[in-house]
Amino acid sequence: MSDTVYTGARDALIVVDVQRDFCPGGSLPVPSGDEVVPVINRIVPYFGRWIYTRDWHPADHVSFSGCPEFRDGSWPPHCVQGTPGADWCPSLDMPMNAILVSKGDDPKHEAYSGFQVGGLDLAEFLRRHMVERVFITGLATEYCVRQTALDALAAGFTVFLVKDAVRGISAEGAEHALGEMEEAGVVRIRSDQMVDTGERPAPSHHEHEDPIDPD
Ligand code: VGL
Ligand code: ZN
Repeated sequence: MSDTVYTGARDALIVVDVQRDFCPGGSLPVPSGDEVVPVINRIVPYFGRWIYTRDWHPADHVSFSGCPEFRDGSWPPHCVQGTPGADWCPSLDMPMNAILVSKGDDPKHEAYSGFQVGGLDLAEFLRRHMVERVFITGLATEYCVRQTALDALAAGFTVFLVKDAVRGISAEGAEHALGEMEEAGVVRIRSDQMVDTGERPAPSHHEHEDPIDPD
């Protein structure tokens, strides 16, 4: 499809798990995972709202295995809290007012999506900030990207998957997940179809409140 998609005030960019362990050289590398970085960096300025999720596991997370099978429930240790592998990928741009969501921090539970985090209702947060459409980017297509897209859809958002800004662990797994997402109603686009209108959300009450009373 080659239609132009105009971004503006009611849109949010979601950047999923662009962390060192998911890039070449990391403990759970996604082939060419680092290639999403320049694409994400190019479209970051098209938005006024940004959510960055990160995998943030304790060292004894339930998904970790000593002899990993590289499937759901059996991963090598990755993105352990406070370790270099959990860091954002080098040169990933991040606006200073981006929202950061850590997930998978409960040792006993897997969490592939930022919409599955206890103590945070991400969908309600986005609605309160007048977000209607989300644009999904990041790693990995068939796990955290897929779950984030399906959860966003279930929460009532219009969901775009920016195809050149995601990478999968396996080619077949990624292709299957893309089909599944499209069938559910996710719209697949490329970053070069995106055009910024320059329209931005009005500052919310909090944002233009004076933090300090000069009197
Ligand atoms: C992910 C496997 C395990 C992901 C996270 O970010 O897609 N995959 N943990
Ligand atoms: Zn994980």
